[in-house]
Amino acid sequence: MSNVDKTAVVKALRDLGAYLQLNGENAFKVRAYDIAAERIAGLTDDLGAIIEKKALTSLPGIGESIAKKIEELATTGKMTALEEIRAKFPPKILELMTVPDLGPKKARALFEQLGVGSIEELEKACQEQRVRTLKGFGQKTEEKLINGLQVAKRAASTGGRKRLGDVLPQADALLEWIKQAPGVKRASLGGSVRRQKETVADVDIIASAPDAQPVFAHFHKFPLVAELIGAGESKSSVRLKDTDLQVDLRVLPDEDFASALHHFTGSKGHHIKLRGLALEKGLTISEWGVFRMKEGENAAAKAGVAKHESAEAKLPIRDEADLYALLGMQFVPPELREDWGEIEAALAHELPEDLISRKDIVGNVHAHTTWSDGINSLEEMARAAKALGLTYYTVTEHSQTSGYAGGLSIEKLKQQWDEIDRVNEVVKGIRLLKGIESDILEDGSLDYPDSVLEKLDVVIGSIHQRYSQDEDQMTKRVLKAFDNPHLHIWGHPTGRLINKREPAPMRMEEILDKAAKKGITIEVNGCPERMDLSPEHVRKALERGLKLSISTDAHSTNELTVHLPFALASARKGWARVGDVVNTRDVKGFLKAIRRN
Ligand code: DGT
Ligand code: CA
Ligand code: ZN
Repeated sequence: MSNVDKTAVVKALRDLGAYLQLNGENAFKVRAYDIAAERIAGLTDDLGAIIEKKALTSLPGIGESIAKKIEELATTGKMTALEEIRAKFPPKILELMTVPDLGPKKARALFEQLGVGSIEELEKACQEQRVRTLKGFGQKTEEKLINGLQVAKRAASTGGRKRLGDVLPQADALLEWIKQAPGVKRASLGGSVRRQKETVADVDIIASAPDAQPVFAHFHKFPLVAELIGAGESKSSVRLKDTDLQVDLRVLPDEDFASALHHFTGSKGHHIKLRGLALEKGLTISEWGVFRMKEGENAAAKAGVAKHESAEAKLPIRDEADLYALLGMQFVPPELREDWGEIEAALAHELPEDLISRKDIVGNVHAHTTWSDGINSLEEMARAAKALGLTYYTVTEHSQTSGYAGGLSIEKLKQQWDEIDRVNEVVKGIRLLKGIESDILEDGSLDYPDSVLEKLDVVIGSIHQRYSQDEDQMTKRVLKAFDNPHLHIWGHPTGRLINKREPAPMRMEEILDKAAKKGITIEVNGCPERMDLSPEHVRKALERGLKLSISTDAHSTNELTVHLPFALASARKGWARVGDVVNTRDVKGFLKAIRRN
């Protein structure tokens, strides 16, 4: 069985989990579906082959009943259990759960008692002040929901800008598919996806081949294509299933590949500046290539009437580095092409040559196991991290206040130290460091007494509950936390969830100033829903000389791999260099780097 659509299976399992939650099923049962979805998402082997061998149940976390459902979907295109439960609710009910502060319990109450089954209906009910009349809701909740609705609507209306993390798996799969098309010599992602922006409007792919049409024919056969939007001589666009993602593919002769790739990588701002520079050197740059202007044309071009059709004036551009070299500049990595000063720096040859990248990361920071809300055991996580070539791993479960996430009591935390010692004995070649992700409580204190915190190698401090604090309260809360001498790393600093929850209100510059004074390390969290810090804040942190930790916040062995690129994307877009990142150092260097002044 080939071409089983992994994304569809994952989505069906997640949806089923969400509906079960709405239906009030117990958390254990619901979680089984989330775990199964996570397992399938993380599969490196072909799902079709596994199903064919009837080997689904040999995957950890997938039992008989879930395996049957997956098989049914793969063979018939339907999952009866999902269809049945879906039919019990209004078609748009899951949409409600994209509203911040609106979990399944509340969604269910809204549906059962007010007949609210979509964002639109919720808005109406709030406006008519019907929501506040429900038991357990009240005026404050209603006001919160109104705010949340704005967030959810903005997310949906940003032209449906999608999270990079949701898009990248399909984009990568499609790129691989295109590379297999007849005649394709080179192919690459372009646009905002290549620049690793946290949200993207669509996917751009650029390929080279002598003849575009056979490549398009192959493109249209990609199993996830839902609809053909348009096909021309050098460009074709499709819409994909499940994510509704639009993909534009451009196919050109190989000699035009590099300049087209450069053009369709953008950003527009980067290009506008680059074109101005080029004109001063008597060159024009466009999607068709780089041209040297003839005498007389130069003046016309500067006046905005460039003509560059003459083939003899076209300059050979083999790759993007050629293009930047022609302009007397350093090569600008795609992530930096946002007109944030990179052009000036590249002209002055002051662009960092040692931007942080995957190969520099030697330790995993911030992860969860079955001790709190992760899905793999500590030993499994240790072995997986080791297999990735990492030499240390911080054991940082949730703390006691985060009871909903399996946070550890002091007693449990101490029991875990024995398990850490045991795993350190049996898994050689990687060192587990004792740590915690401690809640920063409402008043800015940490979640354990000093006598416990001082025994730990690594203390990450994170805010998980906002208690409706305003900017001033939130700022003071974080500043206060930095006074705790045991805090090393500030975890997922702004608490945002992309397209879902706004950053917590706080005076970031004041906070970063204090972090610099106190020697706090700032986390760049790679969970794709978070990507927290943002590149803008990374730069602000680096301007203050702060150190960064590139964290995965992994809750499974799969996420150890999957989350890392998103933390790296934020860090690179914020111009972080190898020396700025604490987990590029060996374990001794890491512990020294996070130590407080
Ligand atoms: P997105 O799709 O909104 O997430 O962002 P991009 O940057 O991928 O934008 P997109 O897909 O509209 O276009 C891809 C690239 O093509 C863009 O980054 C630069 C280039 N491009 C598109 N339209 C123009 C234009 O009108 N002028 C210039 N200079 N470049 C353009
Ligand atoms: Ca794009
Ligand atoms: Zn956290």
